[in-house]
Amino acid sequence: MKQYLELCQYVLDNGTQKGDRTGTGTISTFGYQMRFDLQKGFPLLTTKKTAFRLITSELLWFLKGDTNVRTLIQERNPIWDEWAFEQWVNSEEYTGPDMTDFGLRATKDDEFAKVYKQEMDAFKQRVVEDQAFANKYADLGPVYGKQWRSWATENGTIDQIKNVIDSIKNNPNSRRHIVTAWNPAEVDDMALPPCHALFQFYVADGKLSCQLYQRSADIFLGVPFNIASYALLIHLIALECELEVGEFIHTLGDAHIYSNHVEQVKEQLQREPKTLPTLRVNIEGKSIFDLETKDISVEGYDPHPRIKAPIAV
Ligand code: THF
Repeated sequence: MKQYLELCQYVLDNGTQKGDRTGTGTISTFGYQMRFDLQKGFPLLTTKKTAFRLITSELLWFLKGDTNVRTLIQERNPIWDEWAFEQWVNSEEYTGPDMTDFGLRATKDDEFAKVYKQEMDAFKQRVVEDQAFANKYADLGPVYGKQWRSWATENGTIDQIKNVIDSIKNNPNSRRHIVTAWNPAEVDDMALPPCHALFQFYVADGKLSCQLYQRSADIFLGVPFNIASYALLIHLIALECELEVGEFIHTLGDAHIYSNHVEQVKEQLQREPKTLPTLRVNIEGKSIFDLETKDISVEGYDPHPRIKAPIAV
């Protein structure tokens, strides 16, 4: 994963200091592209341990058309917790301790971090136990799953994933194999507008490739997840279409390193990449929409140890 380390070095060398929505501060550049040949191994970062189980569970959640974080909480996947929690603490019904800017404050104030954790744990428990509460506060609105599987129109919905699979199968040479999560009519109703906004498939020599346009890229925490997630998506769609895997091309818009991730990025740059793992999918008798997390794994993954960093909310 030399490509990823080169991105990190490029942004450190060429980035400009830039403020952002979360108030954390970033080093940022605009416009960058990486290419991953999926024939050379599965691109799961080896320079820090990356939780593949969470990536799988998130992608299957998208593919099932789900937008409720309850499902992820039940699978012990915490990566969307903050965005659901934010909807709860900003609501009329919430009467607990003040949670303004909880993400940022939790990184700076240990006392507050404890209170925040208690409130978050209570929220998650209630989401699991109370379906009506979950529907009200843990649904992120018309985010990825909704746009991918049931984009709303005046007369019904569009299943972009089923359509793109059909078009890859029936008209592989098409230049219209596109899925977009960026729905201008619904962006304002989403807990977070899509970061990975639009992707296109391409078939040549019996291989399936995909290019993603990602408008905003959190290089230390998000990008390793995004690369593995789209690599997995290409493998799944290729299985469904009986094609080999080709390349993943990752095009970034605002590519940034948060100011509180810079040390972690530098530590990673000291590390030597290792051999990439291999993907295993047990799809026997199933469609990609029925897969469960346990059906998907990586073999031969031997990364450097995990490096922790706070997520910007
Ligand atoms: N917001 C921000 N600021 N960055 C993002 O990458 C991001 N996403 C999704 C939505 N909003 C975002 C959520 N994706 C982690 C990883 C990916 C996420 C959210 C959080 C994370 O914290 N990973 C840690 C811990 C994993 C674990 O618990 O083991 C890690 O070390 O990898 C980008 O789509």
